Amino acid sequence: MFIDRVKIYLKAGDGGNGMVAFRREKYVPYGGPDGGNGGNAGDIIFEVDEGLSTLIDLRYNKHVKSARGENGHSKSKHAKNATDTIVKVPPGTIVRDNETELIIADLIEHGQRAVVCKGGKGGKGNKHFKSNKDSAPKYAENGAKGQEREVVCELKLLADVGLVGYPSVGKSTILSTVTAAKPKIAAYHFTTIVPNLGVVGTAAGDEFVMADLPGLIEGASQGIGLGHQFLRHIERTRVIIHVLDMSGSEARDPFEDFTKINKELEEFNKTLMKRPQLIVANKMDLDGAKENLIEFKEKIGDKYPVFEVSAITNQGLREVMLQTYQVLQETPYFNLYDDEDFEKNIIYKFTSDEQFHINRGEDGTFEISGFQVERLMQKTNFDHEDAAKRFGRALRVMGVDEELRRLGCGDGETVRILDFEFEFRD
Ligand SMILES: Nc1nc2c(ncn2[C@@H]2O[C@H](COP(=O)(O)OP(=O)(O)OP(=O)(O)O)[C@@H](O)[C@H]2O)c(=O)[nH]1
Ligand SMILES: [Mg+2]
Repeated sequence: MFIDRVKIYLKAGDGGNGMVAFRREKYVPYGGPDGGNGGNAGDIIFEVDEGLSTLIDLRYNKHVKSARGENGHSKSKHAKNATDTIVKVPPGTIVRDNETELIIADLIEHGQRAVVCKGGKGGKGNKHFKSNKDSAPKYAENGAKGQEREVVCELKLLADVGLVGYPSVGKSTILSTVTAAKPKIAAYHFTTIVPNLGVVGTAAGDEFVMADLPGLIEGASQGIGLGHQFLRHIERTRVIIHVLDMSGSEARDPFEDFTKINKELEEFNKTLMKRPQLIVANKMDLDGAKENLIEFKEKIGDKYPVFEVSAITNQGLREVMLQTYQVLQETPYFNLYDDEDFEKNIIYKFTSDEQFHINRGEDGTFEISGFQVERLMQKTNFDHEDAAKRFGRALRVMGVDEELRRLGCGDGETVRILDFEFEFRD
């Protein structure tokens, strides 16, 4: 089955808690704070691996977690940061937040990375809070909570149509003739090593995208030639134009070429054989092509449409393109990604300008939300009175108190942040 859309749940680890510790010194009850910081948790990072061509691996790994940060140590030792968790995805993967439907990452190039779920930062140890006023702080910060989100991964289409065939059969020549693309054309094999894209326009103003793909040889599904690299590109097209050198100018038999290539496609991914295929009998201007074509047509029967073409003289290509457009109209997207939809979206970034926001809940409670306030809340260890006081001060500095008062919050009224409730005191 061709997996093109997978939903996965991500939970990044929490940061390690800061440590409360004091140096032990003779006759000194608190020999100076020396509790170290907690370590940062690992992020969940998506990375492009060009060896992959589907999202099938994610299907069997629907819950991804990253490691939490180590708790702080005494003697001011800094706790270790956790290692990141890497999720490998094929080129052309779009990662979308399931709730907001916004795009988090559009991953294209091999090795390209995106942090999709951020690990919590480690909390500060009590050493950090030492000041002139408080030479022996007895509190430390908790580690921040790791991000948690559900994402949808989709594999984007490379092109509507793919030009497929042996090396040197004229794929690049065809693309250069019917589109404005200028791929390299030469008489040696594997001239094309990465796909070239071009837009084909019909007289009626319709268009489709065509990809000129690297040549394929026998054994490609086992990795020979450009192997999988090439095949995964074909997977990302809806319609295949199978190009043959009908003149047999390189002393190969066109029908054999055709059979071998289809065998490679099938071995790589059975569903490729279900995609519509148009056969282009190219190099019809050369000697022997006409005779070969008669023989070829006898062998292949009427299973596929065959078009006589000379790419170099631009004979017969118009007919191929019109027919291709027709076939595209009847070919579904394999549930693949819809590009138009993509353009409508904004790339989502991990930023938040607003420090906090206050809402009046149904029960009249003042609900404070916002990344900064929530993070501060999570990081505060309320077992320590000093830490709680610090939390209060921070809210005041951020202007939360003032805003609460402005909204009519009086003494003794209930204020809520996340799952915690407080009494407001002026
Ligand atoms: N006589 C003749 N030569 C052609 C025709 N089409 C392409 N050629 C020649 O065939 C050679 C290979 O053409 P390309 O378009 O580079 O072939 P390709 O299929 O893209 O090859 P790879 O990129 O190596 O896979 C070039 O020398 C072209 O000029 C044609 O219709 N007639
Ligand atoms: Mg080429």
